[in-house]
Amino acid sequence: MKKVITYGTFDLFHEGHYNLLKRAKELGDYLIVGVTTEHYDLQRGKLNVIDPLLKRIDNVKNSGLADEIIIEDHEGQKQEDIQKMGVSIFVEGSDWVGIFDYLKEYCEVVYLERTPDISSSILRASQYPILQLGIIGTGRIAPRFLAEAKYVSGINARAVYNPHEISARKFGEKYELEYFFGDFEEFLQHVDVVYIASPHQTHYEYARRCLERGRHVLCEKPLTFTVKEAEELYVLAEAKKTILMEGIKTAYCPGFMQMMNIAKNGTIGEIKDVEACFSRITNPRLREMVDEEYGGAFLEFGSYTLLPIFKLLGCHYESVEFTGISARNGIDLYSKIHFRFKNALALSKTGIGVKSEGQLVIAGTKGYILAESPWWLTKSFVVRFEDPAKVEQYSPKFLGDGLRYEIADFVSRINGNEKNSYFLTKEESIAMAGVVERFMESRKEKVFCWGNM
Ligand code: C2G
Repeated sequence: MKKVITYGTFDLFHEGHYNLLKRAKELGDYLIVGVTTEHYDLQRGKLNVIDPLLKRIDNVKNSGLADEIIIEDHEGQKQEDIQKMGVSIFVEGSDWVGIFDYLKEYCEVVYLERTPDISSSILRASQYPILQLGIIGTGRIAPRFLAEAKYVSGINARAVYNPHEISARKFGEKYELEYFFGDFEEFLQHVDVVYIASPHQTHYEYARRCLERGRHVLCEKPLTFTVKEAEELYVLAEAKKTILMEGIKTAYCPGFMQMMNIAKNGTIGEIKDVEACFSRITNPRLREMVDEEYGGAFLEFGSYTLLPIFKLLGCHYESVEFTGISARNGIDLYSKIHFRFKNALALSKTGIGVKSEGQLVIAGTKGYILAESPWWLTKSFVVRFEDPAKVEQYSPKFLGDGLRYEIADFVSRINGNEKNSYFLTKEESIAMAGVVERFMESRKEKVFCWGNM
């Protein structure tokens, strides 16, 4: 008897799951289906799973395709099951190609093409429909977003838009999306929620058009280049009862929030200074180096460095001063932004042509927090005091490249869970647009110190 095994969460059971089980069964005589526990899903970084385990098992059972259902609850179990149960073929959808090749030592490994057009729950109507996601833009971040979106339950990447249809087609085919479009209206008709990953200067216009048509929007940073535009978008989102979120991924990472909470709970006394730095030596041919108008270090990384400053000191600074070192084409290779708040100071440093220590230091009257690079992913930080022997060390959980947390929050807010909106507030997002606006003015007028490098 040829035994086939496959595993999954099978949340909001849909056509994709059904088709996979059906084809898996056809490969052999006996199909074993492993259903993941909530605990294991959390551990492997799958977020936002909605149906409880028993319901997910029931749905697999009701498909009538499984000869045996088992529970998957730990890393390494697949090897155990395959050997213990004498399995000949391991099956998984094509979104996992390559990942399970290590099982070839034990049995045949088959990746079946995933079903792109999933929508309703085929066994029973679900309270939460699967959100159909469209991506605007096909640049560097879009594939990373897609890779992370598969760890978030309840959302299905369905379509991609690029005004150059050929780019949309290439992207859509490569990442197995159901649709690709060069026509914006057509694109919107096929999606409920949109991720905007296009060039900076196009964010506002795309976000406005999506919100006007009642689509939920997750927009890459910077959201807009002026306060007026940012305010307008948030007002529009409210009027249309849609969710608008700025995609500054750090804000949604669990460790970052923990660090902010510790900074604010008095452990280090009153916060007097926040210094945040993000630098990456960048290939001279890349957009951020060559785009004279919208390139440069601050527009690339400034949202990250401003985030802890506004989170900890509030959005109302008394003064802001920009200094920087620009390249011949005018973009900033290195930027320093000094803020003065009523009772505190802050400094944002960003670089694409200058490398510095990428750290975040939050200085207080009793001690300080140090988060080393890459603090924007917040995998670890320490709290230190005058007494060098007294050190508190934190290593929060962080999975994948972090985008899954913002995607999970986006989905959960669309599903009516507004309690998380403190991760990045509207006020913080608008205040960031304010700094971007003043930064652009200062760069244009060269009113501050802009030295050529
Ligand atoms: N699937 C599919 N088409 C879709 C969605 C999912 O063919 N549109 C497939 C997946 O590739 C997977 C199975 O259906 O093989 C179950 O998918 P999920 O419930 O999302 O579970 P997943 O996170 O893929 O589980 O140990 C767990 C497994 O390794 C992966």
